Amino acid sequence: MIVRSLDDIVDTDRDVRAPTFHSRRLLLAGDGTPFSMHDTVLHAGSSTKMWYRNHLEAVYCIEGRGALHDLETDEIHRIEPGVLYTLDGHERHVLDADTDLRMICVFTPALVGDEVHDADGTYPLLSAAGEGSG
Ligand code: 9YT
Repeated sequence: MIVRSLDDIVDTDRDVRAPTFHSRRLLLAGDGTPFSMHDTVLHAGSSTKMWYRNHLEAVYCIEGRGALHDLETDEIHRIEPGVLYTLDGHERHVLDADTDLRMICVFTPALVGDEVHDADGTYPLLSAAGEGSG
């Protein structure tokens, strides 16, 4: 069993900062789980373009307001507390944060720890042992 608090993560190397968000990585591959779980805050007024080619992600909003633009279908979805979306088709998307937007994110395969988006908004596929595969 792993018991961990957000307070244990903040300002550690599990608190990964990007230009438009910070991602507090509560569970990572090194913890032995086949998924990672993040408590992520997207900054008010930001827009983040993403394309998770190597992972499936489920996202559950717990605070804030925003909009999700599905770039595959051109649909726009309101994001507010209680709304879930999952990128089960590796959809390209843009997330606009009207306010600070706090999201619980689950990735499979699990992120290793310090992944940051490349120019396409993609995370590389890394293993906990340290070998990258794309
Ligand atoms: C909601 C979302 O996908 N934000 C981008 C950051 C990512 N989910 C992460 O690393 O926590």
